[in-house]
Amino acid sequence: MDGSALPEVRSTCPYCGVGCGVLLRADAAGGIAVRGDPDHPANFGRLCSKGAALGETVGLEGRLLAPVVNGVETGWDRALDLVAGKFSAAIAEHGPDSVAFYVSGQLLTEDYYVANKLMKGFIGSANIDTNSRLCMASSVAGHKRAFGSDTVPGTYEDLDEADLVVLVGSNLAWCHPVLYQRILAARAKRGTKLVVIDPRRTASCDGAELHLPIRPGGDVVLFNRLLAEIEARDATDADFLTHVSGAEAAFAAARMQDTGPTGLSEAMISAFADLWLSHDRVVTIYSQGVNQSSAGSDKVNAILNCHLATGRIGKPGCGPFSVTGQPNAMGGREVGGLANMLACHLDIENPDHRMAVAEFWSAPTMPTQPGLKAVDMFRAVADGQIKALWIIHTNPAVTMPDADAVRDAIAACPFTVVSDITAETDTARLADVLLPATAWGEKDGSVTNSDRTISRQRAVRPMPGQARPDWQALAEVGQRMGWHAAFDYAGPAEIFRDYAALSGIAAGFGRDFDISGLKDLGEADYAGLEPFRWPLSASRQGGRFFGDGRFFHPDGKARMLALEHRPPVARTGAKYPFRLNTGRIRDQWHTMTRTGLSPRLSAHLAEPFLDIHPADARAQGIAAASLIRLRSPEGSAILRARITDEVQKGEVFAPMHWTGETAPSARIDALIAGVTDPVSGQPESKAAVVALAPFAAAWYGFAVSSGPMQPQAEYWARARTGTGWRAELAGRDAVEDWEAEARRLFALPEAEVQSVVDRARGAARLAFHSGGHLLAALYVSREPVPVMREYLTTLPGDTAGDALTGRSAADRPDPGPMVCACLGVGLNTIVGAIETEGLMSVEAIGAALGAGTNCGSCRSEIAEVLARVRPREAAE
Ligand SMILES: Nc1nc2c(c(=O)[nH]1)N[C@H]1C(S)=C(S)[C@@H](COP(=O)(O)OP(=O)(O)OC[C@H]3O[C@@H](n4cnc5c(=O)[nH]c(N)nc54)[C@H](O)[C@@H]3O)O[C@H]1N2
Ligand SMILES: Nc1nc2c(c(=O)[nH]1)N[C@H]1C(S)=C(S)[C@@H](COP(=O)(O)OP(=O)(O)OC[C@H]3O[C@@H](n4cnc5c(=O)[nH]c(N)nc54)[C@H](O)[C@@H]3O)O[C@H]1N2
Ligand code: SF4
Ligand SMILES: [Mo]
Repeated sequence: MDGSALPEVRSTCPYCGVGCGVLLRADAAGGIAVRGDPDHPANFGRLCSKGAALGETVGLEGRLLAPVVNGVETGWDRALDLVAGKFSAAIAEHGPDSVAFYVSGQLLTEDYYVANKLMKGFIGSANIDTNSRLCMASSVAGHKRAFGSDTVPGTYEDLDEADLVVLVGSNLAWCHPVLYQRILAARAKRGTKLVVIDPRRTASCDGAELHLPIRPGGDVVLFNRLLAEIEARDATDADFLTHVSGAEAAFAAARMQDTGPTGLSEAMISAFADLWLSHDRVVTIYSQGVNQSSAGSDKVNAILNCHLATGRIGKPGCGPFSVTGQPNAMGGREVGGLANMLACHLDIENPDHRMAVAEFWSAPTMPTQPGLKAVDMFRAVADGQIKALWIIHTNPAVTMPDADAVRDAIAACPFTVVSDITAETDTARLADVLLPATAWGEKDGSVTNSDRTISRQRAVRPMPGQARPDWQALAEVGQRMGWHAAFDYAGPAEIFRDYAALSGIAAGFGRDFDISGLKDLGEADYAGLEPFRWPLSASRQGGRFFGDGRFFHPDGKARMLALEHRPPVARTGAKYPFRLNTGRIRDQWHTMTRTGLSPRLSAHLAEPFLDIHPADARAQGIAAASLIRLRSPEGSAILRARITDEVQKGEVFAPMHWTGETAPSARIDALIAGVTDPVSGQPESKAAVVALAPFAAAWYGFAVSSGPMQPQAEYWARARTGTGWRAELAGRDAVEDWEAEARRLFALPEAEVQSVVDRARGAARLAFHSGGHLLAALYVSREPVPVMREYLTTLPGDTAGDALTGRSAADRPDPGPMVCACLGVGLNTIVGAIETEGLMSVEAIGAALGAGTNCGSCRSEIAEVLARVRPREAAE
């Protein structure tokens, strides 16, 4: 069949909350060709490296394709009967609060709606929480305190129309790349200025006027100080303040502010205040550096205070803007995925709201109190209070704080169900029952992005094996628990209609979330639903909120809050002298179950790392590329040292992505304490305390192979390559027989081997061949292994006569670490072009090599390379 004959289908990228539209074309071989949708209002055709590589991540490798009960594959009926039976039995014996769902901001709205309905309306407990607790909860709490509702006031168009964009705790260039490019485009057009407030110098600082390397946790102080300047310089909006209560107390608290905890100089703070006050059109974008803090809600309100005081909200080009992380983080908030909310922004504690929802659902029972928030939920699992747990579309054994304790709690839970698409994840390994979900590209539903735009995700491929949509598994269990009519949904369109109708009832209570205009949407209309921004009702469509001064508190006013500085809960000291910050890298998505399948995406940063300042590395005796052992009060890790002044002295940074499957000693959440914000319950994922020491490796290894490896070393990290796999290894115990060790690692007991072993120098090189083709190679030395890694990853499957040298032949230069993942351009290629062709600008490099011309998120890295490497002629 000619694949190109199939029509393109409009859908939405399943990664970040930008919510880019994509056009998909399935091919006969099971692949999907992906391009940006030029008509989608979030991206107008642009995609970042992750979106562009979606086609590489939709194969069936590693997929869970049948239900599994106690390690044995089975059919759906048996699995669902068991799940329904165990949940019913726990409820009968121990009450509704003895069961829990832990779900995800990556669920589709329709999945989420059914999960929430089942738990809150029928089981009668509010013990459903979501990984958005680790992500958006502080923004939700801040919005509710200030606005009386969890409402994002602005739209993406505000980024095009702003004169100043402030990024607070947001590495937008890597985490919301298409929005970052949108800001850079506006900057080129109208000179938009950019300020970044982040303890690290990130890729987002590249185009910035000002980078404030704030001390972790100093944000409330900084924005209090800004508020004081607003008052002192008479920049308040007196008219708008008639719509705001609490202003006096907020100003009074701000006036008292000592800026010491920011770690910033007076000059820097004044420069920031000058910029903020000399531009009316200011958008303040904030993300996890704000939310993931024990003072997260206060940080949010400190930002909102400044926008309310100046009336810079709900108008073109200005406003506070909490960008959402996951593709449906916003949808989950709307649909009631959090343990402290009902559907459609209704409140669990409000008896009228509860009654209305109960009546709409014909629900037998409704909880009257909020349920357990994520951190408390897993504590209740550990304490034995939770007898049955269902985890859907998230990997908490890796991503929850105190991850070792969470892992042990799940393992000890009497009955755990995990719905996933991946057969082997750290969490799936702990399940009693595994349910195979349909993946992106195979399922239908809707998602809401950061600016309230609801878009459809659409299926372009058949459901593989026994995989089923998540909503269906939930509805089936609801039916088997005895609530037949309530969960008798024919498909996502029917669920969506239900949800839209309920939102109309919520609007009757004066709530913001109203999509009742779609309550009679037919199947065909749902199928063809175009992206739209809510609200969508008979009286209103889209637009901004709050420009008119009308808020959702009972008095119709917004609230400013009097705020005080609270530092991170864990204190550094003699025992744990370093502050550990954590976050994301450009080309991986969370626990890498999907992006980790793409060789291109895995090539940018193929190994977990710890960024440490040169002065600290020197003082701790840590050499470049050596390994570091980290200890916190909760756990320990081993990570590769990256010595860089992008982090401040006393602070270190590690990525969150590696798991028991990819680098077991780099599960960073094992080091994070389960400390939370008192209002939002969001954990402090970015401010652990740690001690560091060199990891005394007796040997280091690097391996490539065409087949999967089974590393057992004390340290290992593996990644996909175009030809198979690569791995970094290290251990403290000397290895006697490297050939035997390598044969075990590669599972190649018989293959032909060539080897060079130098016992005296602790070095070994082994290459395994079959029929003249390289199967695998291992390079060992006492120091971090000096071989050409990117070149070697191209060799498995090749004749590779020179594999033993570890170096490339002159006619096949080593491309070096991947810089541009979209076009596959490596560092050495870029350096070579700068040196030999005399390229002087990012544009010139783009023209010559293509690097940086697709999604643009590597342009800051290219600029850095340019700054370091001068063209050969200029250097001479
Ligand atoms: N490539 C990629 N993109 C993603 C994701 C991914 O996994 N990979 N995940 C998505 C999701 S779910 C989310 S939530 C978003 C997250 O997007 P971001 O929040 O932008 O990403 P992070 O790297 O978690 O953290 C942002 C920054 O907060 C800084 N920070 C730490 N402590 C403080 C502090 O006290 N104050 C301030 N001002 N800053 C601080 C960190 O140094 C870091 O650079 O990304 C989304 N996009
Ligand atoms: N230290 C530290 N920890 C953090 C953070 C941090 O910045 N620092 N960030 C936090 C944040 S903001 C977030 S959002 C979380 C994210 O953390 P998680 O949500 O735990 O991470 P993911 O890897 O996205 O997990 C998604 C799982 O769903 C599976 N899956 C994929 N598609 C489907 C599907 O269609 N259906 C089902 N049922 N399953 C599917 C994937 O295989 C994977 O196992 O991590 C949090 N943890
Ligand atoms: S910015 Fe990238 S990851 Fe986010 S939605 Fe767009 S293409 Fe997907
Ligand atoms: Mo997130």
